[in-house]
Amino acid sequence: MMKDLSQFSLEGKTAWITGASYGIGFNIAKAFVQAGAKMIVFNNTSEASLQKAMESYREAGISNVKGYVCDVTDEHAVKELVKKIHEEVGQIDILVNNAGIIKRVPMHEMTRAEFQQVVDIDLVGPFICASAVLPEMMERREGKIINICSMMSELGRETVSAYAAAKGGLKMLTRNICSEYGEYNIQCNAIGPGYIATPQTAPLREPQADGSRHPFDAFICAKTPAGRWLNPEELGGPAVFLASHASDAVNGHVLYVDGGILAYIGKQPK
Ligand code: NAP
Ligand code: GCO
Repeated sequence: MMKDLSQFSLEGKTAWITGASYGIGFNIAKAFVQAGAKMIVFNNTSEASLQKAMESYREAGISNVKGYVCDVTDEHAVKELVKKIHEEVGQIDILVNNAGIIKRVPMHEMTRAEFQQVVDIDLVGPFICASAVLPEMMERREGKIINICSMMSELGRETVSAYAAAKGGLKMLTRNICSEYGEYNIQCNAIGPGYIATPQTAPLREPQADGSRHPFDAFICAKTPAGRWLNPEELGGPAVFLASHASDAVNGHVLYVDGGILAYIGKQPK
């Protein structure tokens, strides 16, 4: 039985988690606080969501948190935010590139603008945010960057062409940051969540107009060995691992937290 778990501790660390108003980012923030993080910083797209998020953090008993409205695609705003974090909070030890959107549109019907918006937020945003924190991490010769990838970093499906392209690119961006900055003792890894019950996937789980089960809901449960959607809380442990010194020798890795979807052909229909 391992007695000393200190390598998994985030004691004294400050984490910036983009898009941590709710969903996966919020639950990663909670796990980081439980692991001893000194401060959580997050950003999102609106004052209204920021206030709602701060209330959620208060309800969760988390007070060591600061939120800012900042669009991850706005390079100037992100650079200003990092300056503000340095002034108001201090160094950023961990960056989690979590903010993301999806548009479910058949590719031949998707406009260029729609495709661009998804790629901008899901791929260019992580580039902008990681580029903003790397200089400080390089100077300190220490840092953790965790990108939130997806099943769509490995698999395609109808209507999510932009999202799959972005998340596939994010997997390679993860590997390239590892390659370029490993010598500075910076580890860049990714988490590839399976199908998680958050607002982003709510449309795939809502009952049909006639009250019947959403077909995609049944599909995902058949594709997941445990036969269920995963909960956002289940990403906390893997995120703590990749944010802690326990993963100092792990770099460029995508840790799939998918309940086994990628390993499973799917349950045979009855
Ligand atoms: P979500 O519930 O839709 O939350 C998305 C968060 O990102 C919100 O806080 C949102 O801000 C923020 N955001 C969106 N665009 C932004 C921008 N331009 N700048 C700053 N913040 C922005 O999503 P989720 O399900 O928690 O997913 C989080 C991440 O995991 C995403 O990258 C998603 O692609 C990925 N993922 C999700 C699943 C899943 O099954 N849910 C599976 C694999 C990967 P507001 O608060 O202002 O709305
Ligand atoms: C979809 C879902 C997925 C999940 C996730 C799976 O429409 O297929 O939204 O993309 O969000 O990315 O890992």
